[in-house]
Amino acid sequence: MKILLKYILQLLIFMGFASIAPLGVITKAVTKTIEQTKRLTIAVRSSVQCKMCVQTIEKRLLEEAGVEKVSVDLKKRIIRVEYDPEQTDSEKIKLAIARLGYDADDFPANIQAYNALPFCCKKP
Ligand SMILES: [Cu+2]
Repeated sequence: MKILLKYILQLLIFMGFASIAPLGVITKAVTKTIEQTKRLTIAVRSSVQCKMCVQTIEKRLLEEAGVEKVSVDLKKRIIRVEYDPEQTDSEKIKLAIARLGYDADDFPANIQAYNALPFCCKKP
């Protein structure tokens, strides 16, 4: 019986350590992850016309490497993109928008892609 108690006591002590020790490790890991995933945001003036444009841009831009979040302000015709600067940059993102057939700041829409857009997405 004494041996069993000793064993249980050791187990409890071990569990106490086990629950404290990884917490420090986890905290460090989380801090490191937050530091590593610094994001930047750009706002791009674009030629979005309708909700279909918004859907296309949001869906397709998210397929680009390093693009983390996309939101389109249809009224202001602004595309906000959150990205990982280690994987992409603002120029690549604007080129990706242009390739979809939309103007992106100084980058004009790719003509072929623009011509292939549905009528509602064309500039008035
Ligand atoms: Cu549209």
